[in-house]
Amino acid sequence: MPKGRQKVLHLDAPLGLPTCLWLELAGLFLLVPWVMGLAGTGGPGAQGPRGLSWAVHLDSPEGKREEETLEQQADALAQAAGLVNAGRIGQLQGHYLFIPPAGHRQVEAIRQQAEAVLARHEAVRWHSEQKLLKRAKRSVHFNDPKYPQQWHLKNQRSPGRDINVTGVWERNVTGRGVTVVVVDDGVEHTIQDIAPNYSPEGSYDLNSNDPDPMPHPDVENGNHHGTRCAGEIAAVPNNSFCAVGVAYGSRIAGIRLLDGPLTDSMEAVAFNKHYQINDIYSCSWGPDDDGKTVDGPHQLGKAALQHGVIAGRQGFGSIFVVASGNGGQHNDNCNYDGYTNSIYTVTIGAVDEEGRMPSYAEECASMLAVTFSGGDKMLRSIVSASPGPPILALPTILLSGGTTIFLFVLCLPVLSLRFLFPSRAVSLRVFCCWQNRAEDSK
Ligand SMILES: [Ca+2]
Ligand SMILES: [Ca+2]
Ligand SMILES: [Ca+2]
Repeated sequence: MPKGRQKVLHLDAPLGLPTCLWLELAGLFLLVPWVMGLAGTGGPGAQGPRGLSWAVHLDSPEGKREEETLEQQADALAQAAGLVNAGRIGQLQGHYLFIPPAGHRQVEAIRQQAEAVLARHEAVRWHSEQKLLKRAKRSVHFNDPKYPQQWHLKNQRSPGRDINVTGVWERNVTGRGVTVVVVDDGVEHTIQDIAPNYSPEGSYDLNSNDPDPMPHPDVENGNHHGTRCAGEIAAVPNNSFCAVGVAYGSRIAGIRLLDGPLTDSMEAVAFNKHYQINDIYSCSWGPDDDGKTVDGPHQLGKAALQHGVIAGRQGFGSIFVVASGNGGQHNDNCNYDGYTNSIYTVTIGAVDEEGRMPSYAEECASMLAVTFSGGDKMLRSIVSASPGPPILALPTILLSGGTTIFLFVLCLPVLSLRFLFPSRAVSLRVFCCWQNRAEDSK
């Protein structure tokens, strides 16, 4: 259960609510002058009529009573200029803010007198009428129409119940320099939200044995699963289309594997495909979540996972993430899933928007962390890119691994995983394995 960023409650049990309010109000009044930068009256944050004010830098006389002398000199100068000394500006010695006295309305007359006096006075080293400055808060804005619905990225309705990623983006950490490969039923890399970030170098089609992992939609199965995962990872922001990926600066590749007969040797090839280009392997499949199946990677798949974490990513190790599974209704448990309990993977579980475990979710000892995903009944689902209708709400754990994966994506350029996990043998391995059932349960 993530603790999130919940508000700290008032300590009103021992004090009583009225006492707390009083203390808070008193604290506010005490803090105001301090915040304004001056403990005295007025202060350099003060403004005269219509915002008139002048910053004045006085020559500093030498002597022990320097500050006091300067203050007196500033008072006298301000008076001569028809102004009032509002105090020292912050910690800048010799710098004072002058404002017009209260009640004055003749702005031009005040300005002319002040400028005339300050420009001529021998003690004035420099002066300047203060102007209003325009400053924009640094924050991310997206024009993608579905971004407001991506509550797992930024939850407007329930602040704090999200993955808290926007601050990372504001620091320009977006996954740039990292390539994620979705091992699935293909990736429709020509759609607007995928194409700019698509990596053909990391891609392959093991079903058709060619380099292009474009899905082959059929009547039974649209084969949109991999594309949706890719969208959650790296959907292009600010293109007025669809959604935003959690690591929208990353490159996204696809390995088409699940649209045909699957063998142990094919899994092995997939796990190590282009493993000097692909950093993170994201796979949305696994054994049946029926509460009866005990299965996992076989001989070759196991060997490939181990080889990937040793030799992939220029020796730093390929990263494999698995989601814990969707068999909660069948009392399935991810301890019986050889992908989730592998020492070469990181297993991620799901919590809903309320921070609770959804009914479909599985739990097990090998689960490292949880992240937000779709919930039950009235709770909101996750929005991602999709071909056809551009948006699909995914109601299961399918994308929770995706969200988490891409936090790893965001971390990679910043943190050395070798630093985090000095032993390569136990370094971070991520293999995303959200289950097939999820796609069609929308
Ligand atoms: Ca192909
Ligand atoms: Ca978009
Ligand atoms: Ca399972």
